[in-house]
Amino acid sequence: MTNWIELDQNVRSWIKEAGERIRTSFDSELSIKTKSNRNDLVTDMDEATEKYFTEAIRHTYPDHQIMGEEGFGDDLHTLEGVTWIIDPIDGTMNFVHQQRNFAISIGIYDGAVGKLGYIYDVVHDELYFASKGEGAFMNGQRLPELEAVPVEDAIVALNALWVTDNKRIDPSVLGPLVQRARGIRSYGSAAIEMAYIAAGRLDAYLTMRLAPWDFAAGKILIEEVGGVVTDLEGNELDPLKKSSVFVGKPELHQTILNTYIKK
Ligand code: 2AM
Ligand code: CA
Ligand code: CA
Ligand code: CA
Repeated sequence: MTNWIELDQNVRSWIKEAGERIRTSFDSELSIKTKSNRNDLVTDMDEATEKYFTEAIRHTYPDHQIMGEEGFGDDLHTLEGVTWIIDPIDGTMNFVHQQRNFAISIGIYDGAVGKLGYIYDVVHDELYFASKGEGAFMNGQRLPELEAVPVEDAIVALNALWVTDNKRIDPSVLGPLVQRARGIRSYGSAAIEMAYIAAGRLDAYLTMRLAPWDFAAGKILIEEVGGVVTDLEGNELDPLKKSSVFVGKPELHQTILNTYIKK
């Protein structure tokens, strides 16, 4: 049996320590490499941070499964027992270029159920946390239930790429939404964008391709305050697969799906 209270205390202390190490790293030179293309960056801090978490988890919880972006986790095919889904630095490009607007993201599953979600905005020292059935919090303060807003009053997070010629979506699909919404924002960190939805700072967020470590924690946070989390077709996300992600306030999510995406 997992002692969830003790586990939560462990995660918090590991996140604080990892955040401190990342902030300290601002003073030293980063080693930056590219992955799939010249804009797909990874640094030694992404790797060191994931390694720090995987070592701590394996030491304390040797029977837990780990999935991590940088490959220090396990090769997972099913959700069994307790599974940690980790993005050590979400928003690496921001980390490299801006030293802000990036986060540590950790989603913890109990079997197939998203149980605990943590998104830590390292520079602002803001920890977004949700526990299934017990609510969502920002630095200990409970986040209120999300309320519907009309598209005309909505701030929508969207990368400008998705309204230009690209390989994933016809630019004419989201163009009208961009014109109708009150404002469009793009932060470059899926975890921060999802935390902002949970906190009511954004009203909807659409993106064409994310991995499980990008959305695992955010999904738990958003659902805990009554937000809706699906892929672009309105289907539930598979916690082990890459997919498009569409999150938003209740009603607004349905309106955008019916009026703009499935029209
Ligand atoms: P990362 O910084 O951890 O790589 C940028 O718009 C957002 O998309 C970030 O959350 C980024 O996570 C993520 N991202 C970048 N490249 C990606 C890819 N090839 N597949 C899925 N997510 C990606
Ligand atoms: Ca990456
Ligand atoms: Ca990521
Ligand atoms: Ca990452």
